[in-house]
Amino acid sequence: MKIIVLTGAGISAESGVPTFRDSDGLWEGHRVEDVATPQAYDAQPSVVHRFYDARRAALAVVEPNPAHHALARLEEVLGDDLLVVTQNIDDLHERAGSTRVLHMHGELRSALCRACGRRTPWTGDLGGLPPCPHCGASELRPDVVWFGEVPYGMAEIQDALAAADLFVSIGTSGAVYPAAGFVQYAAMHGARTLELNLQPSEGSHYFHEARHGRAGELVPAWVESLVP
Ligand code: BV8
Repeated sequence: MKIIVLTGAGISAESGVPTFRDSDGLWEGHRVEDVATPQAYDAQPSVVHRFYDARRAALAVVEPNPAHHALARLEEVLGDDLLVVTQNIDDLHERAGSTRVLHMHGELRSALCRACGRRTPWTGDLGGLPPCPHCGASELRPDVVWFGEVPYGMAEIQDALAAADLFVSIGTSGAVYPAAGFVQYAAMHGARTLELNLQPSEGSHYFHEARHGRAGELVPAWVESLVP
């Protein structure tokens, strides 16, 4: 059975990574357009760097939770028949042991050079405008996909959605496209669709089945039901 899992901030909430839209969400105090658009970066690079440098540093004090570990276990059994597409820019899926992870919105622990276009693994701050290790230009930006930018891996994602037998969405509000449209695309190609979320998402009505609760409980139980 070919399975594609889409994850959002909700799967990392129990690890202590703030979500976007919940009360104390990430956007609180920051207008999205002030920190997550290329225009914001051109206008106020230091504000944008402070926002992402703080989130990158915070990765050092969080750990994967049972939902991340359950998906890593599922990959051990399904291998290439499982793909995790995440909107998250944290590295908790990989730290739990998942290897088949596609970060469609980029990664905090990566820097993108605007001069040579190369991506470099990065754990420290970028606010100090360090030189690009490849071309030496001080043009390193956070390697995240901002609003108005094209997500990573769209061709691979569309192929995987079209070939999927089961599409599962975990911990996402379904508020941002193109990710919010994946459920309809997968269903259109014959996949069964399941939502695992704390509360109904904006696209909940598109799913064949929805289970509401905390990912840390729902995901291990779902994986247990698939691979006892
Ligand atoms: C693009 C990286 C062209 C940065 C992010 C169609 C209609 C309308 C608008 C558009 C459209 N198409 C495009 C747009 C514009 C825009 C968009 O969607 N705007 C919205 C606001 C309407 N989209 C874009 O600009 C995208 N680019 O379209 O390019 C294109 C498209 C296709 C092909 C070629 C070209 C780029 C969007 C990417 C922006 N970058 N993040 C950063 O992280 O700082 S988006 C960011 O917000 C996240 O990555 C995520 O994608 C999104 C939503 O967040 P969630 O992860 O869902 O988190 P949220 O807090 O919202 O929800 C958490 C959920 O978890 C809640 O439901 C909650 O109940 C639940 N939860 C909480 N705790 C738990 C839990 N569930 C379980 N257990 C718990 N414990």
